[in-house]
Amino acid sequence: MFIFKKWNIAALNSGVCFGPDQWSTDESTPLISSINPTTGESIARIKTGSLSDLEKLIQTAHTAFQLWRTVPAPKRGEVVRQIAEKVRQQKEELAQLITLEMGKPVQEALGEVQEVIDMAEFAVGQSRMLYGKTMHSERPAHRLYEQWHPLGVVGVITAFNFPMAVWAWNAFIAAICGNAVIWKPSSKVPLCAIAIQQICNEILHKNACPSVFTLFISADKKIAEQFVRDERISLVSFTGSTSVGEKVNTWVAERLGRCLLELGGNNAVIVDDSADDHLALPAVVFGAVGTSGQRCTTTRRVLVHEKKYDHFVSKLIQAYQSLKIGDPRQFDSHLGPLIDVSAVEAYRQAIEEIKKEGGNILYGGHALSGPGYFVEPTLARVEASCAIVQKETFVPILSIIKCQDFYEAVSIQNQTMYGLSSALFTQNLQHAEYFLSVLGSDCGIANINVGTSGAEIGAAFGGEKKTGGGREAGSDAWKAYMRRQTCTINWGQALPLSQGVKFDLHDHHR
Ligand code: UN1
Repeated sequence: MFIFKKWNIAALNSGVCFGPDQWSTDESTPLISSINPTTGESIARIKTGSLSDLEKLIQTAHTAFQLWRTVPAPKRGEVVRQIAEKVRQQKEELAQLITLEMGKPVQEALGEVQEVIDMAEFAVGQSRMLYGKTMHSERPAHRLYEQWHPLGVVGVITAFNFPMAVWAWNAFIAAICGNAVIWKPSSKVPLCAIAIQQICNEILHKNACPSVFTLFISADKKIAEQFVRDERISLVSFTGSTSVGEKVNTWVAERLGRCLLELGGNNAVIVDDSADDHLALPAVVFGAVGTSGQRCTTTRRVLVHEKKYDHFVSKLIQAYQSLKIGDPRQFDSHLGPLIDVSAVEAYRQAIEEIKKEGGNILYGGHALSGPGYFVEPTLARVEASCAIVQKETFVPILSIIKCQDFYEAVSIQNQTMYGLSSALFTQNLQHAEYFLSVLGSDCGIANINVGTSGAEIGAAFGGEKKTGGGREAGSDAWKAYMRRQTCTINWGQALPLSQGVKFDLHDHHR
């Protein structure tokens, strides 16, 4: 209840925000409930956005962009810096809200809020480093260079599992680049989005900024499609399933827009015969059960060298026995609930399929009786060829696969339609380098003696194949939010053409 008072959510139940103190008053749209997955109870009701809200929002964001693009980038960074400061002050409350509404253990929720802060601070620095290159022209007295301009309005569609951080990856970078951002969060976590929007509103207001950050909550698929198809949304950044991502990609491509996709993963850890268990074991367990298996970076497969297999699997079982499933608000809980009842159903079905395909459940395998959406973290011994191993089920089931040698493990690790994250535990330098070479992992993230999840924001985040190819967060990911302009300036007295082409007009035409 403290949190509701803190954020004034009870009084402010609109899910559409056009900017500071401008929440939609449209009464025509349905209400959605925010459900606490730990208890299954509704904790708030939120008014969703209508088509006319969306139209007004796009116009508002577009107007905001017209002004915001003229604000110097370091000044835009200063606004993001103030947002970071506010988020830092309210880190604990925001983490509690994530835990309440999304169900991840509070330790992880604190990590997520830290990721928002890190991302903001990164963006502040980046606001002074939107570098373009200068080239040497082949023509005398000519200057050739590239510069970067903002795109316009960026649509950021985020999933329930990181209800604040993934928005931050996109929104802060988009904003320092000079874009206006419309956020469409998962309708399963509306309160988290409203809380963040409140902070943005306060800082935008204080700095007399236009509506750079706006919010649109809706559970209506048709309205979401309109949003994605709208030509005024220059870039659609979408995080979610591969099947929805494929549609987003098609709709955006039809209008020659840009999109940035962070889709599914089927991440593996390879445990080589030389692996150090003290490193491999906690990394595999955290990777598999962290966020109850609901990260796109979750470890879904562990590929164990046959020489190590029996020993490592028995250690894994022991570690799973010591895990505490429980109220995510308690600091010692390792696993909170799944997001909703359909996730529990997906878990049940996956367990059935594993059994049908001849796999063995070595630990877990049951959904817990209510209240809340809790399931046992599960270890399943399966063959690499099983169909269920290829499927990304967003639950804490770890498939254990025995491999004859390191090279077979690498080949199995790449045999999936996804390409997000991968990890190898080894003390063998040749294996480590092979894994990172062109013959090794085909994923966007490839780690040695580090697990598949928990990436830092400083590097680019994203993956290949059906993961969608997008890159967000650090490194040069900012380039996706800008358009490149090549400029040639002739400061001489003549007009030489490139490639030595001659085109002389007769004198009397001059
Ligand atoms: C996601 O699951 O969508 O690397 C993002 C990680 C986190 C981000 C995960 N920093 O696990």
